[in-house]
Amino acid sequence: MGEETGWEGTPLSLEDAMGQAQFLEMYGGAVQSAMEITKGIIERLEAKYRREILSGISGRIKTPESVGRKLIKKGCDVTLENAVSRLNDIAGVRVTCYFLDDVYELARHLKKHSQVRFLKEKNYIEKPKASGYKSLHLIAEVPVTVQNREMWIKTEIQIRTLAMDFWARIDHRLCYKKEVKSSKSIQKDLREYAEIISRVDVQMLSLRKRIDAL
Ligand code: 0O2
Repeated sequence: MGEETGWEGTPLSLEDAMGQAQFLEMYGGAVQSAMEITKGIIERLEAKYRREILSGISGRIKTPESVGRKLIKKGCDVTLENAVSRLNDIAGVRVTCYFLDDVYELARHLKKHSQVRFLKEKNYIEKPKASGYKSLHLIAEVPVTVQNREMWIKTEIQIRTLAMDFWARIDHRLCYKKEVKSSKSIQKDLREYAEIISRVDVQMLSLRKRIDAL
């Protein structure tokens, strides 16, 4: 999408530009496409292993407010062009799996899928964020048909375990993006809880393996 203009050639606000039909078709299509590809892989894995893998999947287009905030944080002007070129997660999908090994297996299949152009991985499971946040992020392009033309749209697919999701959701509610900075002791406790949860995650996986072997 080039420079968007509205009535009498005046530049559109980010909110108006993101509300345009073509933008919604592109990014809404990308969310749908990434979700369908992911669900297809999971269905095949669930049939192969004869157990449930997916706990939940959701998708969203980032709101103009959130896009604006992120661009400002990155030191960029708040324009549609910057949003499209600088942000990886205008289209975002979040996948929650029951177990840690499923997170990596799903990521492996996504990366080599014919309908996915894999760009980059951010492994916050191996290297958690300073907050304690853990998740595996894949940045990839997925195909979308817009006005009879195929386009590849950048999408962020966040994959994590149910336990990681539990931590992230509570952190999101209590601390993440809050204007008031939490104290050092609260930050330390949150990191510690992330570690406790992570240990339980590993133990649950080993429990499942013991049960699988019965
Ligand atoms: P929201 O509301 O979830 O959309 P980059 O441009 O790639 O260098 P970017 O995009 O900031 O940097 O990517 P990063 O840091 O890899 O991942 C950002 C996303 O991860 C966030 O999106 C959150 O969804 C999630 N995330 C990262 N850190 C935390 C954390 O400490 N706690 C929680 N709960 N989630 C986290 P947004 O756009 O910030 O938010």
